[in-house]
Amino acid sequence: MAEPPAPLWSAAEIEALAAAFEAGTLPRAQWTHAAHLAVALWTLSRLSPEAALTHLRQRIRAYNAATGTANTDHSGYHETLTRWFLQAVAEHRARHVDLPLQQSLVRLLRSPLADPAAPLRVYPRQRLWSVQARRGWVPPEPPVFYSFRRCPYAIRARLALAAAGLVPAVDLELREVSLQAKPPELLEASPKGTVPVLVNGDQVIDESLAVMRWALERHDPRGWLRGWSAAETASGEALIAENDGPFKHHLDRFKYASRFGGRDDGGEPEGHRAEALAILGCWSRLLEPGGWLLGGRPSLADVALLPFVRQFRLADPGRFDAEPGLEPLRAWLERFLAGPELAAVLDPPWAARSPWRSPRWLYHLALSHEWQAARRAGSYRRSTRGRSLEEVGFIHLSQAHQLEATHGRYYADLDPGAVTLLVLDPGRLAAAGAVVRLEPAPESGELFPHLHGLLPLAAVLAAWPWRPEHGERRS
Ligand SMILES: N[C@@H](CCC(=O)N[C@@H](CS)C(=O)NCC(=O)O)C(=O)O
Repeated sequence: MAEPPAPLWSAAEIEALAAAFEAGTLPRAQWTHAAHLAVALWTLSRLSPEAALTHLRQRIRAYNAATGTANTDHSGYHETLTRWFLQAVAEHRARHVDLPLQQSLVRLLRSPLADPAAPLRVYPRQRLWSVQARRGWVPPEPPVFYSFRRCPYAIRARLALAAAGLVPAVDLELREVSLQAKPPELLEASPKGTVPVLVNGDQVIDESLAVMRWALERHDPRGWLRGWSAAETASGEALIAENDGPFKHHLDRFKYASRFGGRDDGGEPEGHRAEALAILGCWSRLLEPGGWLLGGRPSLADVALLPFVRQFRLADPGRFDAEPGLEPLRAWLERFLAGPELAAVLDPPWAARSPWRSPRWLYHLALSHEWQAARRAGSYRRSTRGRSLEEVGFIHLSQAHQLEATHGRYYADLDPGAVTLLVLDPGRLAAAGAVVRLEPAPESGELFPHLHGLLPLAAVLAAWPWRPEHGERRS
């Protein structure tokens, strides 16, 4: 709907408009987008932005109620729109702090904010018009979720996010992480450097259980979190604590015995296996035939334990499957393994096959056999496919967003396994004295990073087999 041309209200008219709005007597037809902006500016001339938000949240709801618009999940007050416009109007006001209210409003009504659809320049439509955005603040960018396909903590977080109906690439940006080369964005958000991590605007959630709760508090259609008595909830929490504490402790020392210095000859790892089995036995005894840990339906505890029990089994499936006394637990695990929920979070789009490429890193595509030879020789002297550093004078690099096209131009005919993606840390390149310059490609003029000199091997954070960014191996 087209808005009427910007009205040139006098200072007194602005006061009158705001007063009528506050009193709930402003006729609905006059509550235009321009009137919203006028009221926002007027309110910000009296209150701090925080106080203005609190005040307007309450006044807009009251005005809607007084003029026959219900405040529901689908109509009336919209928290995200209100907050977004208020923030933008506050920024406008700060830029024109020397102007009287009336003139500041004239400029505001001639700015891009006069378009009621202005938020759609930064928000995907579906996101802005979601129930969540109407109910509470939803930032323009979707939350970023750092995950690792095989990590049991990340698996349980993904199970809850998926159960809450969130869709990767729509409701959140999934960034698959290599634990050997964690992206700087992850470490800045959460210096402890574990996955999973969910970054939602200013909010950083870096514990898997907290991610699960965040997801299920938004939407819990299977009742994993809700509908349990206090005693049941407490039992569930005790099970999760037992899993995350002693069970995980013994599982790691059995599964990754060499990493923990244990012996593989029936010594210490076996002791840890026995301890873990004792816990599994207790869980198994809780299960009625066809039942779940807290009773007749799955709860947060079932989902939180599932990836760890699965991991225990995977460490030695034959022995797990033959273990006496675990029949109910095996049946419980089998139901998850045969069901769609777990399968859905172990594959794209929930579990990418290749790590996310941080825009903060630089990249070089190498032929895998040349990279292997260079590692043995201790120096890499290729510029690009079929050309040496000596011939070209520099090593061709790409930025993250250029990689797919570079691959398409020069390496597309090769089997993905024949191509290795070198991930380079610009900080380490600089520390090693390497010179990287952005220079135009001869034909297109597009700027590419060029490394003038040898590649310092210490700056190579990772060497990943090439995989197209979206999708799996084509052959
Ligand atoms: N308590 C954390 C534990 C997460 C955790 O330890 N994740 C492992 C991967 S399964 C990790 O990120 N380890 C860091 C590393 O290996 O560098 C949670 O529940 O999220």
